[in-house]
Amino acid sequence: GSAPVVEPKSGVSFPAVLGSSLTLLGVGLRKKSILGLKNIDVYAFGVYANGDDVKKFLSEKYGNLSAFELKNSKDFNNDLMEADISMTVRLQIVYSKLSIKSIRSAYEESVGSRLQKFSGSDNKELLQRFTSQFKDEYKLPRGSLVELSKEPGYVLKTIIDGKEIGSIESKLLCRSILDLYIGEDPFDRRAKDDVDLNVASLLQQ
Ligand code: DAO
Ligand code: DAO
Repeated sequence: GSAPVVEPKSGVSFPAVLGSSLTLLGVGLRKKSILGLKNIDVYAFGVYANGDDVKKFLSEKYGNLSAFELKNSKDFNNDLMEADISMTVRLQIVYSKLSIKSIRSAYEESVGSRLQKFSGSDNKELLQRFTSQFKDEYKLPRGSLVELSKEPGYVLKTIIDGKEIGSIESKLLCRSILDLYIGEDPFDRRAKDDVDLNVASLLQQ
């Protein structure tokens, strides 16, 4: 459809289409537990992909599988994250006391664990190349919009409130970021399930 989709817990709304070509596939919430004591809602997110790219890269192999078969195919999930498909994860900050320091450390934990998982090494240099984009003067107050945009050729662009702050070419980094949202152990299971279903329906069009 073309109506915006609201992430229910935060009330954050996501446009059905981003730019001219990215289609919304699923929305979810990134939480974080602090000292095991309480869970805070950090940001709401929406996962977008270019539908033509999805068809171009995945139709041949998966075009005649049912949504159920796709959902249960590990290959499909990996191919979705590894193909050169343009995808964007849009984050809207919900937590009102985010500091650059806490973003850096959360990032090192979440993305760092994926870099390790996919490459077998800690990739300190790659991790730092990304976090060095986070200048101390940036602020991410509640309502801020961050876009993590994977562009052709595995270039990851980071955009804050519409302004590009950096871009890094790395297939491993792109894979690791997507894994947070639509991989094996995603931040929000329902978002991942919706993405799988919506990709399946794109492939059946
Ligand atoms: O105040 O200690 C605290 C809790 C902060 C939690 C921060 C989680 C940051 C998650 C990454 C946000 C990326 C935009
Ligand atoms: O939620 O753990 C996570 C990972 C979030 C990755 C996004 C970080 C991008 C934030 C840019 C902030 C620049 C000040």
